[in-house]
Amino acid sequence: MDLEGLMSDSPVSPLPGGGSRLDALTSWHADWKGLRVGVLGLGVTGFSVADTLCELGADVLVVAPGGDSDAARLLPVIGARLVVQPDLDTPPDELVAFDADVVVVSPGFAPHHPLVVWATGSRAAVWGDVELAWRVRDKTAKVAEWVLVTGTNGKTTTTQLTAAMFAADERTVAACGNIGLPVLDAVREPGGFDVLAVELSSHQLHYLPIEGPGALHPAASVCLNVEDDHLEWHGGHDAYRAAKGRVYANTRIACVYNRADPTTMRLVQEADVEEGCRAVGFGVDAPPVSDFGVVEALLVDRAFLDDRQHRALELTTLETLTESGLDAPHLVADVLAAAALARSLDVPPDAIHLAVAAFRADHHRSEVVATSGGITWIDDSKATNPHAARASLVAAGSVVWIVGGLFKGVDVAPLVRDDTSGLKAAVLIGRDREMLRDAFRRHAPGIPVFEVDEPDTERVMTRAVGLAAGVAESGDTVLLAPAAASFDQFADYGARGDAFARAVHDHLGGDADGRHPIEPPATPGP
Ligand code: UMA
Repeated sequence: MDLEGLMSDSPVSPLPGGGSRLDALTSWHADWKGLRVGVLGLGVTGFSVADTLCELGADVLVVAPGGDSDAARLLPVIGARLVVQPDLDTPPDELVAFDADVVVVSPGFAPHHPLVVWATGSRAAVWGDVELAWRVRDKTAKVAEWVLVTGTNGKTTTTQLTAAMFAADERTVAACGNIGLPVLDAVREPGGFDVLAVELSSHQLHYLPIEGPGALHPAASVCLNVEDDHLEWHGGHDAYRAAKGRVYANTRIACVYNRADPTTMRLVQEADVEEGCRAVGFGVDAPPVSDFGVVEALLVDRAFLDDRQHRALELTTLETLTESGLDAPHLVADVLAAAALARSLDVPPDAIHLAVAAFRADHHRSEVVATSGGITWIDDSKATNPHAARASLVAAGSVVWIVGGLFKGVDVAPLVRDDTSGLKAAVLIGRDREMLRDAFRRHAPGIPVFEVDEPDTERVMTRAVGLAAGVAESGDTVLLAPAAASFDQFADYGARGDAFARAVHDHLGGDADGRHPIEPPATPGP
């Protein structure tokens, strides 16, 4: 299969003159001593990279915009140097003089960041942390199989479900990557794991090579869906899509794709995979041969069994999913995708059923935080792009919508134009309000729109909840589904959701005459 298009976008600079040394660095037990490595960023990724490389005997120089953190204080202890330059618009002199063999880039750094542009033009090879983790994955005697999960939405839930299915089969498993635990931390865990369920963001995929010694060869991989997101970071739709496609490169057993999203199928067709690898679809309808799907309220596998022409394996039931809060169609799809990954490595159906039955979705994913006076308050702070927000909006009925933040170059207008028929009012928060205001003016001029223009980020949600409470009536839902990233006003989507829940409870609890006591959620959020 042809990967020409993706390869021409390759962000990875050709190996420098000393390439053969880097080519040989495909094992924890290789000779890493004295290798000069620049590390861009000192979040959880940068620290895991520096810590790993120091342990391997490399010479490590970390570059970060600040030095007041526990990680920064630990660097001299582990033997790495730190260069702090608040404005990273130009490479610090120390980094230039360091003459790195390799520069490892934290996923937050966009390809057009001046330091990444500089590194790509230097003699250094440019790696991401996931490539480094793959190269050193044999640290422990037990070397894990890797299964990869990406997609615009549903990555974290699917990664958690996949890990739960392997765990239910009594395999040791770590859910890692974009989910929060750096892959290098999982790889270095003493004892090792049978399986790593690796969530990969488009950022991490962008920095992954698809061939050569640093390329991953996962057992199975899935791209759940592709909708516009992170366009500023990637520089456009095509680059974002190409990054997502990298998840399938060199897959050995199964490339799992979404029957309802033709882009994911095309990405599989375009990928260069290992001989014998199968394309396995999933969807919430009846599955054709070689796919996963739903038949008469049963989730079934028609891929990993003999006689799949005539039979299907029952995995679990829709009723079980309802009890676990996983019955919304996009969550049923996530369960099927996770099951396909697990079945590709022979997890038996009863383990899949047990995992689903015990599963509970995370906070901030369509989580009902209170019901009061017939009004339901839902925190879907995890809806960080329009595609994710659309699912909540459509499910919510008559809704007062709290929306806004950083749109990352994605156009929110189609969402306002097409999916706001149940909308009663909107409360705009965040930095990119002008784009939202304009979208409502053009596509939903009859909807009352309120704005929170509040410089004190502590008070943003208090004001938003107050405004929403002013218009919501019995039977309505007040929905926080921002369709945007949170970093303009909050540390992350979790902090944004927590602030919302606090503001809701303060608002309802503060009602002096007790007319609006907080009732426990009627049903768990999906
Ligand atoms: N930095 C800069 N300039 C930049 C970018 C970063 O100076 O342009 C510095 C900042 O000081 C920052 C540090 O680099 O603190 C680290 O950068 P980072 O943003 O890569 O953060 P990490 O702490 O290493 O976390 C990253 C992922 N973050 C991003 O991709 C933005 C985490 O995903 C991931 O859990 C972690 O690695 C472990 O793999 C978070 C995320 O928001 C959850 N991901 C995005 C998403 O899901 O939409 C892609």
